[in-house]
Amino acid sequence: MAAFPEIEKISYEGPESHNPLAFRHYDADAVIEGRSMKEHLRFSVVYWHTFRGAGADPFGPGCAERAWQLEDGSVDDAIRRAEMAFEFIEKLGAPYYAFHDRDIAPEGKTLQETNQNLDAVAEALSQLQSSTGIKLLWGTANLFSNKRYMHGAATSPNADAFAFAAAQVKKALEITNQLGGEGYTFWGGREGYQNLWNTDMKRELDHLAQLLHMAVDYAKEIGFEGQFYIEPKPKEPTKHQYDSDAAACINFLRAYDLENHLKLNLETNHATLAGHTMMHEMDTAGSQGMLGSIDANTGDELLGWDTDQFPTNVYLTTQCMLMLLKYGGFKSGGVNFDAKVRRESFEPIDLFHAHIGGMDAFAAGLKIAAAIRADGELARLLSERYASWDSGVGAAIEKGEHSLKTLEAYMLEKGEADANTSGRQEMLENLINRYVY
Ligand code: XUL
Ligand code: CO
Repeated sequence: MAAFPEIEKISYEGPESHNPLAFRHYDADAVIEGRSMKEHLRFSVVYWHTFRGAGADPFGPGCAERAWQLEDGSVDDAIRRAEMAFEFIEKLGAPYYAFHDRDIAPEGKTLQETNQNLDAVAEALSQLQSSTGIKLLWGTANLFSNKRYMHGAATSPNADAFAFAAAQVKKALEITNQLGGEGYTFWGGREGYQNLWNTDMKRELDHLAQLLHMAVDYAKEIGFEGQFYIEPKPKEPTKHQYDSDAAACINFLRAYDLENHLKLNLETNHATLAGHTMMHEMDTAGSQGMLGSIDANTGDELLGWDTDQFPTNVYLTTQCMLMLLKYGGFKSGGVNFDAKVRRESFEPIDLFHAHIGGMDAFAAGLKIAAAIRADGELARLLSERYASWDSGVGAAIEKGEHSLKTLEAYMLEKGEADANTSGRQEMLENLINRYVY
């Protein structure tokens, strides 16, 4: 059964198009900086919001009309849903998708039954991948919905919750590997705390690192060569999530010898919740060689929670693409739309509008970022700002030729530092707008 019989494959019609079911900027094969847009952006559709979400919020149940909102929770239903999911992704023209284990297959009465369900659906997904050419960007395990994880999974005070999580990660890794997944993500669902009076933070962090090491070891054992990611988020559902932001994650990975095995999967709305911009998070990760993938969405500045809206702000996507190009583009990651339509957008076609808008915003951001780079004015002004480091005392400090003593001697002789120059923030903001509109 087709879920979208009335919708044709979405095509590129160019910036002048008024067709809401066409791309105005995303021209998959157009080449920018030597790579096609498709290769730069590596768009991915998420299973959880797009095929499992129905718009529930704390005040009411889901009310979205979805042909795949099937009732009996059987494996057959899950397979029919997968077929409809692939119909959507194929018509959209996104090359990738991403899932949690529990998104794709129903949980059985026992772990064994659950794993069999996963095997059956993975078989169907594998066939759908071959017939459509759609690939798995990353897989993950849902270690937060089941009540056994009420105190966390890897960081639970209950060792059996940890053990169950480990079993789940093992299976999720196997499925991801079987489906040729290019990555595997850890988002720390309930890995955090509500209250420090009942929390042994050090022990919990040690346990989290242990689970990650077990995953790294098992990946080697089964020959999984995809990239592992950790996804920062500062709060929600816990008051304080351990993976709070890019800097905290990098510190955690380094403290536990994991920095060579995981990179970061950065999400825009999580950056906002952490009091950062996405550009900040991408620069923080990129400058440390840890930029892996992005969960592309946006929050609402008037709301303090993770609203996971589709990104439509071209200024934001320009910043993302500038950072991405600066750090050499994606290796294994992609632009993964961890985003959901609003509860009021309950019709299936809204899913197309949402994804088309996100893809176009990123494609426009890519074009603008490439224009900024090609013009070179921003880069020139930036290097001018740091010119004092290119020769003289600056260059010598960078080379490690100075100490506190020699710099004191230098300043005693010189008497005063050279005059500062303006930061030119407003001029640079105007310069960026020259490319944006
Ligand atoms: C939660 C979130 C997750 C991860 C995958 O805020 O972003 O959906 O991306 O577990
Ligand atoms: Co996410």
